[in-house]
Amino acid sequence: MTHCILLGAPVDEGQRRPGCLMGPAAYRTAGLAATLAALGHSVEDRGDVAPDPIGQQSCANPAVHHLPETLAWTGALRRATAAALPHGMPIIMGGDHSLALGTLAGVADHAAQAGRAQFVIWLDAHSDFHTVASTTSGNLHGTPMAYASGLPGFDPFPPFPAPIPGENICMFGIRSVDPAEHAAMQDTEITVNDMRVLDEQGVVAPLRGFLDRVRAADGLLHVSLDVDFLDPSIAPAVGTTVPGGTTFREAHLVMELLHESGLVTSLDLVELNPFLDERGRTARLMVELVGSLMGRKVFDRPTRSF
Ligand code: 6HN
Ligand code: MN
Ligand code: MN
Ligand code: MN
Repeated sequence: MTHCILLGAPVDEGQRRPGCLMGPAAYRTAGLAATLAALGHSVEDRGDVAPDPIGQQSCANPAVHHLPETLAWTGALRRATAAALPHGMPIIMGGDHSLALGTLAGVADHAAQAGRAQFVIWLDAHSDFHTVASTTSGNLHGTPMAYASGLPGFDPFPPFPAPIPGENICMFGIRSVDPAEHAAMQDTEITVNDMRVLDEQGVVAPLRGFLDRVRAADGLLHVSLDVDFLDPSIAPAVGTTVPGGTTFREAHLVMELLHESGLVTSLDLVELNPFLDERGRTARLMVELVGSLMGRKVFDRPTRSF
């Protein structure tokens, strides 16, 4: 059984559609804690993380918005994640994906402390491989994977503690990559399982291969689950919908395999925008997926309407 540490991260500044700040409340309302407890886990809700004081930093890219706010969240979430990891499995309830600038750095701090390698599974329609310098939308939720990879172009962010080697990063569900991201990713060893790969091979073989590597290295495995990993027809409550996402069954299978592996040590739930939801269906689906990740078998689930 796992000690689950819920951390609310009502981060809304990494993109332009207000509403992700309601994410933590929606996960609580949808019964995330009760779902985990029913599976036999202990649950500690540490409430919402408060951002650090907001400074006056700026950068050379005029498109970037809410830079000081994002730096303030990054510092606070880095510390909250690193502080939780020795005691259990942090589950960060976002909040837009810019929160991963902080959570990935916090995992890196803990990994250095524990002398273990850091691995990441990125479940997303997007690669989020822009830098502060390269982003054209200016939305910093599109940057955390490049930050964690140690790319230049992140002034005035603190350098990422121990950049994650590309071999330790695996992306699933990818179907929207901007030209600058594409160019930057050419120079990396990141495994990109885009939708074409999932269509041809399914999720099992690509995921098992990566999990075997995590196990062999006794690594820490951080999972970052963006709502838009899922097809918008089943998960409409996200600002950046991209058609052709994973199905209900594919997503559950990913979660079940992750559970079976016993390797996951921290989890981000990001980009839920409850203001765009339909009677809570996306929030409930995300909670269901966490249930599968934490040990519930689909076979045991009561019938649901979504
Ligand atoms: N996400 N590549 C686009 C941009 O604006 O940079 C989309 C980013 C989406 C961010 O998935 O969290
Ligand atoms: Mn959320
Ligand atoms: Mn994302
Ligand atoms: Mn996305």
